[in-house]
Amino acid sequence: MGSSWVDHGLPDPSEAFRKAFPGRSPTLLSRAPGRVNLIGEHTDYNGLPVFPMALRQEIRILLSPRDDALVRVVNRKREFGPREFTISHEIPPHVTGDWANYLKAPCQALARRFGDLNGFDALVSSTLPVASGLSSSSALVIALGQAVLRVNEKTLSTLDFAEEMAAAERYTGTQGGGMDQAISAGALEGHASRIEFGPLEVFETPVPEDWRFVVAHTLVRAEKSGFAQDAYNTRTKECREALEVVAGVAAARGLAPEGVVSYHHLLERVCIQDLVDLGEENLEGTLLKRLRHVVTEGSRVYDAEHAMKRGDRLTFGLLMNASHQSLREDYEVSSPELDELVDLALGAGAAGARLTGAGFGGCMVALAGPDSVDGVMESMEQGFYQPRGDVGKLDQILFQAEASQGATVETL
Ligand code: NG1
Repeated sequence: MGSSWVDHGLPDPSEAFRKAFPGRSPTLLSRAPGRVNLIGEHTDYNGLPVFPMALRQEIRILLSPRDDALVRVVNRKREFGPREFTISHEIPPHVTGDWANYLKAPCQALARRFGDLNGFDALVSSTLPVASGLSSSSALVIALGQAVLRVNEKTLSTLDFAEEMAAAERYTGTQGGGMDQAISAGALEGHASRIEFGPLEVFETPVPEDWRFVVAHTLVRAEKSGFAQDAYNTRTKECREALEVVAGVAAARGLAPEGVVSYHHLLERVCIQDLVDLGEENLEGTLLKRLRHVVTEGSRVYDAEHAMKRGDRLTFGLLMNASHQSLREDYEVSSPELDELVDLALGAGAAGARLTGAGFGGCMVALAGPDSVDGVMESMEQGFYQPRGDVGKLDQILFQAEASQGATVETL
């Protein structure tokens, strides 16, 4: 175990654990990866597919089980202070945005599901940049939830666990979909996954060996505790409003039954173009834009999955570009920094580039081939990071994504 911590540039944390919890030693290691979403953005909470892969960067939690219900957690990142609470089916939340809520969320959900649970002492480390659209929050929820299960000798299937954790994370105030939890819990190494919702299903595709996904951080944190959470939740509401209008019209015209409550079900009855047409006839302004993004983005996921299966990098790249354009113009979640990174990547020969995750800052992902990847990385370094001065460790904000395995928990 020691060597893999060193691989991530972290000193062996067992000592830190003993320092944080004198007299106690860790007996379990729970790890859960972040993810980069390749295409299918802001579709999950609309019941439409996404296409992410898990990253090598991850959350790691060292644990020592307790024989009472107390949970004590120390984070190696100083900005996240120590937190302590008791597991129960009604855990009072900290203020919105406090990182403790990502610890309490899985504990409360699993207590509701399984009854009385024991707690633990835990030390959290991370190799994931925070608030970057790479899902550090869900990785924390998955790593902690999985730890709760192991400490209490409870089991859930991967998909059941992922769904439970997606619902649990809403405790933090974000009305999120289920993408991040599903990929973090269940990813297959070397693969990207199309994830479907309602019911949750996962379909893997091997990532072609000569495809390189470059991830670059805007240096702007997309905090789900403030503006980004409001902007995100507003969009979930707008999507529901747009759906109600077009579903109503579709029902009135006999195209779909009354009371359709998801884009997924509406698209089983009405084809994409007809749905966009219905939107254009019956919606205007923001609601029309939101509907157009969601519906077209869902279909891009299937096209992109097929392109990956064929090894067709060119088509995959064009779909990424179309996704970014739609996210920028119709969904209005891009930012000047994201657009700048996308332009730099394309200018350096990337097949495609787009914002990844919720947007409002965070990261960009670009697709390159073996011949162009170095040029793409260099263009980011010289065109984006060098002019901004001291940006810290470059390999933490600019890296090639490696499709990695989902969460695991091991006995030390
Ligand atoms: P990020 O970017 O990791 O905050 C969020 C949601 C996803 C999905 C994407 C947009 C959470 C935990 N995650 O991800 O479910 O909707 O935005 O595609 O809310």
